[in-house]
Amino acid sequence: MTKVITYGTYDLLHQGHLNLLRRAKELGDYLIVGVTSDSFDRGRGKLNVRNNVLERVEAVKATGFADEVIIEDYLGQKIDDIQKYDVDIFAIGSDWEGKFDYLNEYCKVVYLPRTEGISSTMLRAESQDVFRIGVIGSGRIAHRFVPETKMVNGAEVVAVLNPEKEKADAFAKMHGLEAFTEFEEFIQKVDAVYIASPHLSHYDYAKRSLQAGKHVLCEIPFVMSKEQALELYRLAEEKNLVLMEASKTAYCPAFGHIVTLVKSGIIGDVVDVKASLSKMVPPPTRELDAAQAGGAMTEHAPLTLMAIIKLLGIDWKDVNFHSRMENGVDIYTKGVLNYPHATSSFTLGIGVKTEGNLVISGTKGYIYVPAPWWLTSFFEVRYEDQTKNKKYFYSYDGEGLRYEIQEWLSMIVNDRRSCYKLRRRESVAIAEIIEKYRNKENVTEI
Ligand code: C2G
Repeated sequence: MTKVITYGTYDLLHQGHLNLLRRAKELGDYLIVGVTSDSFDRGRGKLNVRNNVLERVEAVKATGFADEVIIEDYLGQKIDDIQKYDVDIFAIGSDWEGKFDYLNEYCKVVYLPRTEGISSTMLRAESQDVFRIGVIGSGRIAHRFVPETKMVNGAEVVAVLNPEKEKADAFAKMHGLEAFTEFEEFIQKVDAVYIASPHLSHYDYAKRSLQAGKHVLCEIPFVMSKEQALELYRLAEEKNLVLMEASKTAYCPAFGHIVTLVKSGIIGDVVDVKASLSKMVPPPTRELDAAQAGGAMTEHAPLTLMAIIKLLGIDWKDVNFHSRMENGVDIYTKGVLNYPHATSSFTLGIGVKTEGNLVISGTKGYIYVPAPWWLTSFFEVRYEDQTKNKKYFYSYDGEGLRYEIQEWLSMIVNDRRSCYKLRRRESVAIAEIIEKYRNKENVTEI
């Protein structure tokens, strides 16, 4: 019996896939089809897959060509599978010509003709309009955002708004966009808006964009009060629009896995979360300007509070802060946020250096995420018995903004208002704690 194996994503299964599977089957007597898992595809940069793994497996089964369907979940699995299933022929489309020659050591490699004129990418593009994104603000993060959108299907940044003409023009020139200085003109040219303007302008821009019927992705700190956050989410709901806080770590694969591991109980009950984040900033810069809501708390609390709230929830009971101030801004803040059955703390610096780790302690063990934990690519689960320790590695691609952009677009396309990676109520809770700090509630200067 000749055994054949082939692999693919098989998203929006089409005639090209059918031809490939038929030809692969014709090469032998028994066809094994490896369907990529969602996380494997994300890991190899395929961020736009529409059907989830179960739907894709069902679609492959329904073709009737596969005698067996398996899941491909890791790099190097092809070699394992070929040996495990005693495969004679590895077949793949000619778009991969030469790429799998290394498998010749284990079995025969056949490149089958690819069907021209059809692809999942084309189908995805046809089934969805390209969202014209406008960027408000033209600072550092906005510069990083534009190239990241190129990694996400269906997203295209077309315009930038900055009331200062030279800045808008320079940004537009650099990224090939249209420049605007007036909000009313800008907003008509776009379907969705990414707000990366100075902190204190977020609320106003978000409100005006939603009122104009545009979806919004807003940089952190989202807004400065609970009321503002609630009002904006209500407005988005009313207008049937997606409003999302751009808390990039919340959407990255490794951080998501930490949350699910903790919820599944691998470290027992969580009793303490410690998150630290510091970035030293030399003056003059808006981070050190009180008039622009600078300070360690507004800069870094959104990500650290996101982590704590994702792990311990929104039902905290009290919070207090200790700050070192300089020229009216906190260059260092330590906060303690207590829960009925757990405690947490965050240390944030823009003029004081902290270690930048995240440590989650539970009744069975702890998770250690080394600095910079907010760009999570590695973490370790540790126990009293060190032989049980386990290390986890992930890729954190590019600037990491592609994950939040993908989620934002997916919410828009699939008509979802809320995302489990960062719930609206969690975003509101973050705004509330920042508001308490700015109102000087339980703040001690040191
Ligand atoms: N294919 C084809 N003609 C098309 C489109 C795809 O023959 N018009 C083939 C591909 O060459 C591949 C299979 O269909 O052999 C599945 O294609 P995809 O779903 O795009 O998966 P791919 O990313 O090619 O998976 O481990 C995964 C594999 O290495 C490749």
